[in-house]
Amino acid sequence: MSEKIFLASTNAGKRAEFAALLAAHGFELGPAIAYPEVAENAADYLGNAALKAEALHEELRRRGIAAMLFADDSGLGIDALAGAPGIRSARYGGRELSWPQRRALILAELAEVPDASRTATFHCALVGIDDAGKRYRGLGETRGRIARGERGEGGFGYDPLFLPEGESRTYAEMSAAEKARTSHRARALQALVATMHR
Ligand code: ITT
Repeated sequence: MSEKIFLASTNAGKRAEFAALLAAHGFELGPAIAYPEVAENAADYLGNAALKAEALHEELRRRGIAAMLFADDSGLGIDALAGAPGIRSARYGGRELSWPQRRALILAELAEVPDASRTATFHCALVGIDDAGKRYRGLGETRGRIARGERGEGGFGYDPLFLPEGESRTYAEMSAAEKARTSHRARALQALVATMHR
């Protein structure tokens, strides 16, 4: 049986990606465990991932579950918006916006920006804590561009806007396996797993 890894995330899109990414590394995604909400107020992705990881670690201990866990903090930095939405990616424009509204806001803000200047980077910071309390981390980045309009039905969040470098399709137009070939999340997991085997 493969080792179960718990994930400190309530984001269904992330959870679905992790299920497949973890399986490729010989792990299995554990069931969602509710943990007290944390204010994601750290200065960077890694800091926010650590806050979520510690909160779930505490909850697992409280329940007497000894297992490895990961926490993911991620976001999109758009060069023409001085790196926004960045660590505020989940709530850019206000928490009350729907994802189509949030993507429309970004497209409106970039309306006058020519193709060559629509560059952006997806970031992912992962923090892991194993059953013995050892901490791990992994960072991943993917460069790309913001499309002129929404394209595709797959993925989640900003995927319909993001064209990874060298690609003419957005992440939302790709299968999960195709996205995993270049994604910031796959890269961060690869980096974290590499440190587990040292
Ligand atoms: P958790 O904290 O519970 O994991 P969250 O959605 O609040 O859920 P973040 O704080 O990490 O997660 O916010 C990152 C946001 O950036 C997230 O809501 C996504 O919409 C977006 N994002 C991150 N990775 C993405 C990806 O691979 N594709 C599209 N959008 C992504």
